[in-house]
Amino acid sequence: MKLYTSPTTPYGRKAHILILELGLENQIGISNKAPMEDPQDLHISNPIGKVPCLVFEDRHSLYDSPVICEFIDAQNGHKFVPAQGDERWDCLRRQALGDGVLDASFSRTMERLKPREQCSDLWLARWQNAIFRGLDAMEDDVAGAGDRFDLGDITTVCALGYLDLRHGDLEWRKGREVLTAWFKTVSERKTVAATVPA
Ligand SMILES: N[C@@H](CCC(=O)N[C@@H](CS)C(=O)NCC(=O)O)C(=O)O
Repeated sequence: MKLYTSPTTPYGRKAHILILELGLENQIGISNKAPMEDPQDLHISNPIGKVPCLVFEDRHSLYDSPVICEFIDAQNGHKFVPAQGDERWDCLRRQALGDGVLDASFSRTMERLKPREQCSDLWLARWQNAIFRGLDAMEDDVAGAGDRFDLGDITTVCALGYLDLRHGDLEWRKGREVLTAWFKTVSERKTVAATVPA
């Protein structure tokens, strides 16, 4: 099995962290792709043309990151997504929250690549507001997290890492002491440190 990903994608990082956490690096190889260059093998495996994409020996594939992560986890004992109960839905909700912050952040990245006069101030403001509301919800979520580290937490750490990479101007740590401390602790985890986007 191969994971099509890229060194900077936060969505691919979710799956990469999970692979390392589960010790599957010898079973699932990492294959870097540049989605914006439209590689044909990526398009064959994921018609939407995005990374991450999980490709099997027989060439069938799975996408996108929530599906890939849930598949890998389900094949390996449901350690990062509880199989049932309230904990499962809370974990998936926190994953959706992190993915939502990522979607708004990624859109902001792309919009800001345009010449300034073509950027939409309306959308930039909407995405920024969504990011800030999402961060406030994360601040509440991690308050009672203890040493839990599930797929929701993996997604949170990837979202915060992406803000550090691309949106330092938003200063996400300001007024969010609990989230800041949580991120500092979680960043020391081997699998998180090994996948910092560069
Ligand atoms: N919802 C998808 C989002 C994946 C995504 O947007 N990946 C970006 C890289 S960070 C990409 O491949 N973009 C290429 C494009 O938009 O054409 C997931 O969770 O996997």
